[in-house]
Amino acid sequence: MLGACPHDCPDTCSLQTTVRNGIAIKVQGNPHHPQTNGVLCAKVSRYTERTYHPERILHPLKRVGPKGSGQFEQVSWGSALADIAQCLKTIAAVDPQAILPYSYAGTMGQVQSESMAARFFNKLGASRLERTICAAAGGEGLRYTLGGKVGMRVEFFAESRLILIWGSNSIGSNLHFWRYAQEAKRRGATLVCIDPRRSETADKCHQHIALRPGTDAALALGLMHELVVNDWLDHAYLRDHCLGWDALRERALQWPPERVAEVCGISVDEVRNLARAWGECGKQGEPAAIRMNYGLQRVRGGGNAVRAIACLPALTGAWRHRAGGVLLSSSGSVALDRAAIERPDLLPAQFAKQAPRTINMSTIGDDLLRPGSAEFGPQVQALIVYNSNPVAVAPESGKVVAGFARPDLFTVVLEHFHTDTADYADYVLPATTQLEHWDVHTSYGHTDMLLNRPAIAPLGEARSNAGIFRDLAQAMGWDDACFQEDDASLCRTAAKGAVDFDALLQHGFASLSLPEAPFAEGGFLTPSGKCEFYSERLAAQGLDGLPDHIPNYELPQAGGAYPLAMISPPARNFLNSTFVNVKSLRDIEGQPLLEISAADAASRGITSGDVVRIFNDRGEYRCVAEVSPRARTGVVHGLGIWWRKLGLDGSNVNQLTSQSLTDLGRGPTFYDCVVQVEKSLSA
Ligand SMILES: Nc1nc2c(c(=O)[nH]1)N[C@H]1C(S)=C(S)[C@@H](COP(=O)(O)OP(=O)(O)OC[C@H]3O[C@@H](n4cnc5c(=O)[nH]c(N)nc54)[C@H](O)[C@@H]3O)O[C@H]1N2
Ligand SMILES: Nc1nc2c(c(=O)[nH]1)N[C@H]1C(S)=C(S)[C@@H](COP(=O)(O)OP(=O)(O)OC[C@H]3O[C@@H](n4cnc5c(=O)[nH]c(N)nc54)[C@H](O)[C@@H]3O)O[C@H]1N2
Ligand code: SF4
Ligand SMILES: [Mo]
Repeated sequence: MLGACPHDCPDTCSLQTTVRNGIAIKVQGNPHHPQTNGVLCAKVSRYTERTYHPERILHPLKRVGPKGSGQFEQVSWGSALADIAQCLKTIAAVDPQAILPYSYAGTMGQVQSESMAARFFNKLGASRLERTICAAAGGEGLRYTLGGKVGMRVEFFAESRLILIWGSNSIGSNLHFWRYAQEAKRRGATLVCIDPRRSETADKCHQHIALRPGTDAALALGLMHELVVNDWLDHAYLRDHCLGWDALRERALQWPPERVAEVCGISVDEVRNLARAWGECGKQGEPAAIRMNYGLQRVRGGGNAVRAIACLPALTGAWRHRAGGVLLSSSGSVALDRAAIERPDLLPAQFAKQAPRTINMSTIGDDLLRPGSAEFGPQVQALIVYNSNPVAVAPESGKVVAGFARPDLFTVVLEHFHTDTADYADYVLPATTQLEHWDVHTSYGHTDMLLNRPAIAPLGEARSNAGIFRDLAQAMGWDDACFQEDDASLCRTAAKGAVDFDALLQHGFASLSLPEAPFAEGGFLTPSGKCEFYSERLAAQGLDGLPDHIPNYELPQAGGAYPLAMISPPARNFLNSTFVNVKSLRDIEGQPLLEISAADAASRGITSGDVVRIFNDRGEYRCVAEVSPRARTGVVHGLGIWWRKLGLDGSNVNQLTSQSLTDLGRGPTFYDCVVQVEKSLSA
């Protein structure tokens, strides 16, 4: 049976599941889907281990112990749905905005994410969730510069001559792009990795530029400086297809390589040589490309950093080639009919003039602890969580945990497993996995759409997310026709106008029809139709119209209380906090790790294998130190995102991260964090 990988990964692989006697025995990559090429990552190759995991939640559960204790009793669907509906009705009768959905990308499927769920919360008039936790800053950076989440087609990276892999550990998080980069390398391309961490990807590139976290905009401006002073510019492209070049040129001239080297903690030659490589490609008419990823935008200036980097291809006219330009996300390549999927017209009449209030998922810690007020609106009294594990993944977990532990908060969690978040639920509802339900997928790393057909029947009493919200709507007594639509039909609704559904049924995937080189002749999706170096839209908000380097909120001070910067990038064998409970994958990762440089370890008397205490004003967290050449001195890496209860001391790295938000998009700043590390006396 053909399906689609549901995970929050740019690759959106086409899956081929082998079923015998109703049991899925193997999940493999579809060899007929060019992007997947018959290969899956190690994580999803173990999909049957996850699906048939002995700890799968297979029945509705009601809490019997204190919040957080994970003590539940099995109840019937009928009683769970009736009780939940009653609680929601009671709260909604006073103010439905006291109810908050909390969801992210546990599945990226259009149907099992925000289709029936969105209809349900629209009809209710619940608070809206600002889904910022991953990509908000970068997404806004792209929107203000290129006009949307669009860019190069991933397959053409194979033809690039120079590839900058910027803020991305592609081998770990974007394996199928890495295949194209490898092909380019075999054809003679140069690969440069720009990342504070010497990642597995950095190991395999020709060059690694290990800049300080949060200094990417400075590097991009420094490259522009060199392009200007050496006249490695495509003047015709700048004239015809760009807005604000004179202003950006002036800004770039403030960033000579010496200043950049100082800010980024790299050498002047690294700046000069990289600029030369980029500039010479332009002059010689050879394609140069950037694969950015979201790693570089989880800092205060993340939006500006993405803006600055997204400007670079235009300076040299790299967009003229199909193998030139930049790709951060391709999710804006298709415009789905969101109104048909989510039905905002269902909102109660009281919201005719003003939509329900919005709560930012990245500040859930503070917001669950906030009392009602005129400014904030009602206190959050009910929380319905699906496709997310906020207790583990949201910043400043001390506060998130305190919020979830509120005895007066009514919490429902739709899950596969007893995650850290499910432990705090009043009701846990068993959700189907990708092998058990229908869905349709777009991708943020390629430009195909995929269909996921159920390969097996739902296990136990599990129901799909869409099914659960359909049932809840019925329990609420709503009889609108849209709450009858089944999952297969929702797939059609979601795909309508984007691709031919019959092709999806037949092949499992269908390509969007798009130009090979999106901006070869300009045609950017911005209001001006140009690559907007200068953004009127930003200036109108009182913000800088040009990209600039905005230093991190938290800068390590040598000799100060917190002399180390900490980033917490993904571990290769987990996907955010998903798979941490799959034993074969957890065994590969071993224990929660802190990578620390030899110098920083030596000055603290730390050796590999020691348990260390990492702390700052927000909390402390213990894990195992690995003295590693992957860490530059002054920066430590707390690899993510472990389940708190599977860590050494019942917490994880987000105990230390902050709820400060990015310059654009109100995103989280996970990698803008200072800490101190010491050898721990207790484990
Ligand atoms: N195996 C695996 N794959 C994943 C994920 C996972 O958890 N595990 N997560 C998925 C998700 S949710 C997403 S959003 C995507 C993309 O998720 P990303 O987080 O972008 O994923 P990576 O590419 O692994 O990591 C980003 C890289 O950015 C680096 N970095 C950190 N700070 C900076 C900085 O200031 N500047 C620069 N230049 N680099 C920095 C980190 O060291 C890391 O190597 O990947 C997805 N794929
Ligand atoms: N310190 C630090 N924190 C981070 C990051 C980081 O790099 N460092 N990365 C951030 C990023 S980029 C992201 S995207 C977020 C990710 O945060 P989340 O989107 O919360 O991702 P996961 O931790 O993978 O949790 C997804 C949950 O959804 C469940 N799930 C999967 N499919 C279904 C389904 O069909 N139905 C239901 N009901 N549940 C399902 C899974 O079992 C899993 O528990 O974390 C962020 N947190
Ligand atoms: S997680 Fe990514 S690489 Fe792995 S199977 Fe899914 S889409 Fe493919
Ligand atoms: Mo993400």
